[in-house]
Formats: sequence, structure tokens, C-alpha cells
Amino acid sequence: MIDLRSDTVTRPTPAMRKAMYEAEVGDSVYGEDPTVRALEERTAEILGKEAALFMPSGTMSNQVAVRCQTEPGDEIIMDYKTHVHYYEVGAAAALSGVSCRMIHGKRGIFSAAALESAIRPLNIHYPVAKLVCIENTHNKGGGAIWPLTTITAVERLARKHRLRMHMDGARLWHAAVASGHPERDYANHFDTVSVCFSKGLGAPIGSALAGDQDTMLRAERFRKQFGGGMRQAGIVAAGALYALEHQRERLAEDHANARALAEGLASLPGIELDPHLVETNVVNFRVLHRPAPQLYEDLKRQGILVFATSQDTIRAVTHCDVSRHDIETVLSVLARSVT
Ligand code: TLP
Repeated sequence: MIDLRSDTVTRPTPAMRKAMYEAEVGDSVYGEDPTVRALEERTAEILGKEAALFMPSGTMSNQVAVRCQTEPGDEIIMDYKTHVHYYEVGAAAALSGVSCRMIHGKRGIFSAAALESAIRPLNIHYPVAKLVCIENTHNKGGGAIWPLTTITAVERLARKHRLRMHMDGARLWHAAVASGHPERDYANHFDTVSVCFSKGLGAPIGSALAGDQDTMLRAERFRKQFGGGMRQAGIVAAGALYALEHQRERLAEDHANARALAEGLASLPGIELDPHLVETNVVNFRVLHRPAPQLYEDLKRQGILVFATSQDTIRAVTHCDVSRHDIETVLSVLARSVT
């Protein structure tokens, strides 16, 4: 199978498994797992933050970030297709008791002006806005990278209104490699940043939330409350640490493969997409002449997995287990299947 459903499907390499096998471990809830601590320190260093906390999943990192920066009844503001709201099972409402105020951005990205119109004045009828969330790269936005100038303007406005800033950086590594701006240049603008090790970086499990010491102390309590306090987690942290040190640079290959896929797709008659919009490893395209779920089934029968994201759109994500040869195979199968 060529699996383009997501970059979450990657398998650990033999070298990564060896690092996991050999990991020194301890009870991480007591702060005694040396491998978890090493991963947290390295993550904080890369992001330029005081501290980081290892988490079981990106969803938990995001939701702990929401919980530790809001109180029930508050409001958080983000683009309407942001993972925190769109794909996290209503957790912001269920676990933090907050409502989500939506901005209709472009490919997941919104301007300071759009944020300004979403911020309501203090009034007895309105929830109090506390947090702005942005996602970089933006998953539903087709892997779009937030320009630093836009982030800077959004932050300036958020600070003026005393709002805190969270970045879902599940794929921040991709933004850094593709833009040439190191992760910390983005992270600088945020109080909290979540990152994932189990997507493009190829580790089997894990995420981290980073921020200042005080916020991370609060986050640690909510991680425990949400059931995310892990014990000998060094086994999995070792995979994440290996991924962090060895698999970041190679993301450029995934971006090149995504671009090759996009360019090939754009030349097929039954498909609509603009390859120039493919900046990282996510390729979203429209299927013009058949229902996307039907094309999905057809591809599956031919050994290719994609994600039908609606009746007429498909998402394909490149990652370390997909080669250039696989991309060529996918293009030749699609050329026969799209019409
Ligand atoms: N995204 C998954 C699905 O949930 C859609 C995927 O296949 O892309 N932030 C972003 C931007 C994400 O894309 C994801 C996963 C998460 C957070 C959640 O990470 P996990 O799956 O570790 O909870």
C-alpha cells in the first residue's frame, strides 16, 4: 500500500527502534525519566521557550494549552477550520468549558484586521476572549505556512487586547524547513506552542507543549487531570528525540514529493488544484467528474490510500515512508482513475 492518508501513518525506522529499545527510563510523573526530560529540554531549546512538557498526543497538547490559559465561560478565537476546533471532538467545550469564536480565514490564515473584528468589547452579554489559536502549518489549509509578518501583526493586536497566543505547531517543523525561518522565530510570538513528533518526523507517539515555566507548571497539572501523566515514557520519548535530531532536515524531500504530486495532478483533466499553493507536505485537490469517496475506493483497490475530505475533495500527505517512485505510481494510477 502507498499510504497518503496522513503523515501520522509512518513507522519507526530500525535506528529509531534501537534508540527506543536502549532508552533509559524512570517514572515520568515524578519527573524521573531522563529520556523524557532530555526530550523536553531539547524541544524547549529548539522553540526558544523556558520549558516543554511531553504529551501523548497533539490533541492533548492543544487542549491542555486551552485549559491552562482560560476559565470556563471564556472564549477562544481561531480560524474555523483549525484543528483545535474542527478535529478535537469538541474538547474545548467539554474539557475547558470555553466557546470558540470563528474567523473565516484564507487557507487557515487570517489577518490582524479579521482578528480585530472578531474581538468583542467587554459587555455583560459576551464571553471574555482569552486566547487566539493559530495552526502552522495549517492542515485544512493545505499545509499553508503563516507568514511571519502576519503572525507579528496578529500578535500585536492580540497583546493590545490582552489576549494570549497559542500556536498548534503539529507541523511547525515543515514550516521551518520550507520557509528557512527556524522554529523559534515563529514560537517567539506565542505564549504556548504545541509540536508533534508522530507526524512528519516519523516517531510512533508523542507531542510536546512549550511555554514559560509558570504556564508549564499549570499545564503539568492539567496534563495529569486529563489522564496524560505517563510513567516510563522514555521508551516513546526516545523515538521522538531520535526523530527530532535525525528526521527534521529530510522534510524537504517530502515537500519536493508533494510538489511533484501536485504538478502531476494539475496536468490531469479531471482534477483541479493550484500547485503553487502546495508549500509543504499536504496536497488538497478537487475531483471534478466523480465523487471523491468513490475515487477513494477505486484507489484503495489499486493499493493507494488517500483521505476523501468531502464529496469532491481529496487530501494526500507525503511523509518519510513515501518515495518519489511511489509518487510516480500514484500519478499513473490517478491518470487512469480520475475520469
Ligand atoms: N491531524 C490528523 C487528523 O486529526 C486530522 C491528520 O491526519 O492530519 N494539530 C494538527 C494540525 C493536526 O493535524 C493533528 C492531527 C493534531 C493537532 C492532533 O494530533 P494527534 O493525532 O497526535 O492528537
